[in-house]
Amino acid sequence: MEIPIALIDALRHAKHIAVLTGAGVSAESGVPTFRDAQTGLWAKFNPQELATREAFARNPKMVWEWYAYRRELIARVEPNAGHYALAEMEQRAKNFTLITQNIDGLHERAGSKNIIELHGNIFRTKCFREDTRVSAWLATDEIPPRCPRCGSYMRPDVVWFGENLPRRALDQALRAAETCDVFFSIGTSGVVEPAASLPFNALRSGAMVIEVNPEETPLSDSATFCLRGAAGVALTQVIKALNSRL
Ligand code: BV8
Repeated sequence: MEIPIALIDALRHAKHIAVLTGAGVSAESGVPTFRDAQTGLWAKFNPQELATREAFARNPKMVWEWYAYRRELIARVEPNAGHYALAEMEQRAKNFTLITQNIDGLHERAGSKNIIELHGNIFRTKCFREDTRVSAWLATDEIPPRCPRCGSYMRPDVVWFGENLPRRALDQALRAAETCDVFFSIGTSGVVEPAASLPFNALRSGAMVIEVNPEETPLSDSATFCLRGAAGVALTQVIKALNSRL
């Protein structure tokens, strides 16, 4: 894949690089994206219906088991070349902000440091009623387990549809999009708000915006560059081109 020289030069001179990732960056690790038909047991459910407070209130056991199934799947996979390329890009950058919609923790496992988890983390758990994190609880065979403090059901510490994003995370992500020189939008269909607006905020603030995605998205026509391919391939090529233009 050809990486434009102007892109590499912008990266080399950038004071602040910001990156937004979506499920596509974990696809090469074997984690199904939202747009893929849900595999196996969950093929008949729509994530937008399952990832909501209403679904949990209606059927806490089913929603808890959906997340337990995804946790087990994610715990068995490894970060891929795309995750590692982003960790390397951060090492080389003066200032680097990684904003992720993903809840799989793979960026951290690949060595990325300055990570903003817009939608939480599937490996963290919180009390459904108190909305505060719970790090340990007595193992029981009740599903979902109950909060050791108040006895309410526990839930994954992720942002469901219809729920506000963590205020601090969203503010930091907005600030990064508005102050960076280069903004990557990688592996996201650009449908879910407010994350989907971040690349447009960056464009409006004068940043170079690069889309990395094998398919077109609502951002494609506005992006400065589109790298039409898999994140693992494209980002590895970007790092290679950076190294060759030392
Ligand atoms: C909010 C965590 C304020 C949970 C997620 C009506 C009522 C209520 C809300 C709304 C409404 N209408 C609109 C909204 C706002 C709503 C929204 O945006 N809805 C959409 C569907 C229109 N947003 C919200 O509710 C947010 N909160 O707005 O609060 C509010 C409050 C009340 C009322 C109104 C507003 C909260 C959104 C967060 C939801 N939680 N995840 C969980 O994971 O279970 S979202 C989840 O889906 C992901 O985190 C991610 O954000 C999204 C999936 O998108 P992608 O990551 O882009 O993945 P996708 O599969 O779509 O695409 C993959 C892409 O990768 C593709 O383009 C593909 O081509 C590409 N790809 C594939 N392989 C590769 C690749 N790319 C590169 N390399 C590859 N190898």
